[in-house]
Amino acid sequence: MRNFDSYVEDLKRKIEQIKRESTNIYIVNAGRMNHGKSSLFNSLLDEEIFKVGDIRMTKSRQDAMLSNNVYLVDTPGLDADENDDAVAIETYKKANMVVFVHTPEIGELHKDEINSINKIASLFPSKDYFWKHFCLVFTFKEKISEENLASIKFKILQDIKIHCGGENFPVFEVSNSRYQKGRKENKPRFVELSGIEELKAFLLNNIKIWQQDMAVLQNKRMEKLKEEARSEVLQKRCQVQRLIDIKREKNNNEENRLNALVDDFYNGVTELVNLYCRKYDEAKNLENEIKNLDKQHRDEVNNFIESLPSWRREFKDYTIESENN
Ligand SMILES: Nc1nc2c(ncn2[C@@H]2O[C@H](COP(=O)(O)OP(=O)(O)OP(=O)(O)O)[C@@H](O)[C@H]2O)c(=O)[nH]1
Ligand SMILES: [Mg+2]
Repeated sequence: MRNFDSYVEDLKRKIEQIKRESTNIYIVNAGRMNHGKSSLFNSLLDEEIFKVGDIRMTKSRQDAMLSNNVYLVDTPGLDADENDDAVAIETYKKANMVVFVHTPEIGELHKDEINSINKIASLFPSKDYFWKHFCLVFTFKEKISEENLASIKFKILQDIKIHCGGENFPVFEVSNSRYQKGRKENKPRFVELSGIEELKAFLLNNIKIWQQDMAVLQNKRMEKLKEEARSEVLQKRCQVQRLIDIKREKNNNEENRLNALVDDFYNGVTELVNLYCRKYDEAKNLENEIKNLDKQHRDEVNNFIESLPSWRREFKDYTIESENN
């Protein structure tokens, strides 16, 4: 039962969290290591908030505010570390927008990326809802020719359609290095070519829509939570019922054992009483028999005395006494 108490506490926390998070918009990135996830969010923030590097840089999720109540959440992505997966899953569960980052220079989508997209989609209330809150961002745009990019993009969109069931989501092509260089060196053409401003405009323009969707998302999340709670309660109920059944069976067995003991005792006592009664009757019969014999003896003695001649009767007491002796 203690476990159940902590489950209820956990449930309360989750409900509070859903309510709390319903006021904020979370734009969460996803993708494999070194595809430029953190760089992309730094570009959007115009500041180097998230750590960037050629080795694994992002080890846990971090938030930064893009505008009022709108947060960019930088993640290590799924499958970065088994222990981080639980954190990543909680992060994706509350995402209003998933920005999936891929570097086409490396090639098509890796099977891990397909798996990640499917895993994240499964955390949303429905597939339809997920694809309306998903966009794909190709980084390192400056490193790949337009032709190559077009053919890889075609293949990637086909793979997502076939293996994840998604289509018609927005796709952006960006260069973080160009954007950051353009901003640093005040070169508007670099900024313009980077594609970052289109992405930023798309995100900011959609905030109102996501806020409206939020109510739907919140309801669905609550429903999902309720469903989980219902099945948990049902499971607990079955466990408790099983315990009650086992106890009841034990009690029945004990009751049967005690009943058998009482029956044995009762039978024993009854038998003893019957035996006593029989013996009592026998004793009574014997006593009567003795009394009768005694009476018969006396009568016979008296008759004998009566039958004696009179001179002998004078000595009767003496005779009887001497006979008795
Ligand atoms: N040339 C070029 N380099 C980029 C671009 N985007 C990111 N980089 C570089 O790619 C490397 C990895 O970038 P990160 O932003 O740290 O990648 P990440 O996906 O966040 O990596 P993890 O946090 O380790 O998962 C860094 O050296 C960035 O400077 C881009 O568009 N063009
Ligand atoms: Mg990172």
